[in-house]
Amino acid sequence: MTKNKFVINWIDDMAKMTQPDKIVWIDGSEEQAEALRAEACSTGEMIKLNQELLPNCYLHRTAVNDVARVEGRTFICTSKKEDAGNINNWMAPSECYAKLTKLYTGSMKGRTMYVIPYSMSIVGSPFAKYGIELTDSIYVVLNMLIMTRVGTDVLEALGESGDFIKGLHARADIDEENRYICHFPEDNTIWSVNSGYGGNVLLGKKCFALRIASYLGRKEGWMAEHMLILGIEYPDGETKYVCAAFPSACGKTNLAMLIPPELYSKKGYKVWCVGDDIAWLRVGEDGRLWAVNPENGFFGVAPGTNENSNPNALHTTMKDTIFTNVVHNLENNTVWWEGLDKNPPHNAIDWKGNVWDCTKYDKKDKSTCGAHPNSRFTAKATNCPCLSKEFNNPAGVPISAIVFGGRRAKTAPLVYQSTSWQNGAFVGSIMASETTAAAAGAVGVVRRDPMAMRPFVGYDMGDYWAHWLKMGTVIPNAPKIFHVNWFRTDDNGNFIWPGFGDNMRVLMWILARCEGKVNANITPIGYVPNAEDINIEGLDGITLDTMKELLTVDVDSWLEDVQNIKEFYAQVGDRVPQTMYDELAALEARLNAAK
Ligand code: GTP
Ligand code: SPV
Ligand code: MN
Repeated sequence: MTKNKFVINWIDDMAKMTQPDKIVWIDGSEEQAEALRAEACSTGEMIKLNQELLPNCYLHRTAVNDVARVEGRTFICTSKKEDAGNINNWMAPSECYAKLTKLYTGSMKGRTMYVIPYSMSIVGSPFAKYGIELTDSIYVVLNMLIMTRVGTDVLEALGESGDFIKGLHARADIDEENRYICHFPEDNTIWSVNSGYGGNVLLGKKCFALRIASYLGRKEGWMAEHMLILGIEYPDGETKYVCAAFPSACGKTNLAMLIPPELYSKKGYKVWCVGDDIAWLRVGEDGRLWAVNPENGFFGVAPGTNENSNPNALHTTMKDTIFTNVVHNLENNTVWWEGLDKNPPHNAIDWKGNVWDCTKYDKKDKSTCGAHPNSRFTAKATNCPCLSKEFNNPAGVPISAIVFGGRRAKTAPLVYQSTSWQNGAFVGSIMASETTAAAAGAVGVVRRDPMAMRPFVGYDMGDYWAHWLKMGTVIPNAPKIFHVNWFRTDDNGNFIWPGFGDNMRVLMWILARCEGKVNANITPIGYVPNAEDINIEGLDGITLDTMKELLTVDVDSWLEDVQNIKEFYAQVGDRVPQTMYDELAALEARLNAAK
């Protein structure tokens, strides 16, 4: 398929090590994909679902020990430990290559190695970066075909160049103890072994488009961020774009596909999705920040997705979708997950492959769930009813606002605005969120997750903050930076804010601020809305007093947070920019003055 010597020599080396029976090049054709689907069904790797109700849809179950990203086994292998930083796990490249070579050697005996040439972003566009993933998993091939732009045109665009990301994935024994997700940013290389799950193995996504790309972005003067991109179209036809960074399973897909409340839709407002997980950002010739979504599909959280919460996502998954670790509904050969509807199937198989008794389901006991809390759908962007017409625009879209956010039961108000780019970068650096099922480990523990990038920065976190600060000096018309929290709870632990589509009410305040059309209160943490400036028309149970409660800045809990931030900064280490310490000291002083 190519004469590129860099590609051929590398594949030769990898094949010598992994020893597959054969090598198959993925050309991006429907015929080849169809043959692979049939093969995966014949071996039980995938289950073909009801083709009338869910055309071209399939179900896959991963190993029970392999259901989420494994941050503890994810490594950044730079030659100097300091360059990976304190927040990342580090291994010396030579040690890591040696260790993984042992695990890879002979791992593809009796199996096929698939060669997937893919592009992140539109082939041939200024944003585009190319990768080749070698894998012995058909599931990975079929997911990559949805998530990225795959095919011979990528090899043509690459030509004779060696400038591509070399990804190697082997399932090996799916052995947890020997699972490694390793990045060699200095070598443009990613090695993943002993997993078959999502972010661990679809190497174009978190491994390339965030970890490697963030490293490249710093070197080349752009940014790779864990952000959704959405457009809000005003009744006059103008569209404004917003990027938002929330940690895993904190609402990016939902916000990216939101349905405007009637209050706005009846006036002609529309919301368009450009991306739901990753944004690559560059300064445009006009001095604004421009964003593309480098992906071509969505790898979305299934539980909680329903006709009310996210009908656009649900409709996107009605065809051409691979479901992972959801319930298999044997009544009609479809799928189900917690929160889809109130009618769990009575004849069903759970995500582990066992008969599932839905009558034993107990909301408080995750082990009774039919679908894994981190079960997912892989769906084509082009099947999304609200996909932006700019999705395939190689120039991207101009960004008016950047929004950070997390899950905070207390502390963070519904929304606030930073006072400058520098202060906004600081707000990103102090982000925190309760952990979710998207990564292995405890759920619901508050941890600092700067810019929602804690697991995804391919270099030192302090250097990453310095890069953010530096970008602020080279974007003449920089977006304004905000922070939101949809997850404040009342004394009974219930979410106060309705969330989902109603989050548009907050976005409208944000855009009004960007245009200087609405005033705000200055508080120690930044600008907070006047309660009456967020439109609550048509919202059941939300009064002006509720809004006041959602917008309060509790000085004592913020001061507690400041202590925690200090510890975190110390943990990040020597490379935290002085500017961030200055911002932190200024925040603390303002909080103390407000006591
Ligand atoms: P990743 O794909 O892991 O990066 O996650 P994500 O950030 O795209 O999160 P997603 O939109 O899939 O939402 C994750 C969970 O948060 C789902 O269970 C949603 O139902 C829930 N969620 C999303 N938005 C809201 C909201 O506005 N309010 C509340 N209460 N829950 C929300
Ligand atoms: C996330 O965890 O942020 C995801 C899913 O988007 S994964 O692809 O597994 O990283
Ligand atoms: Mn994500």
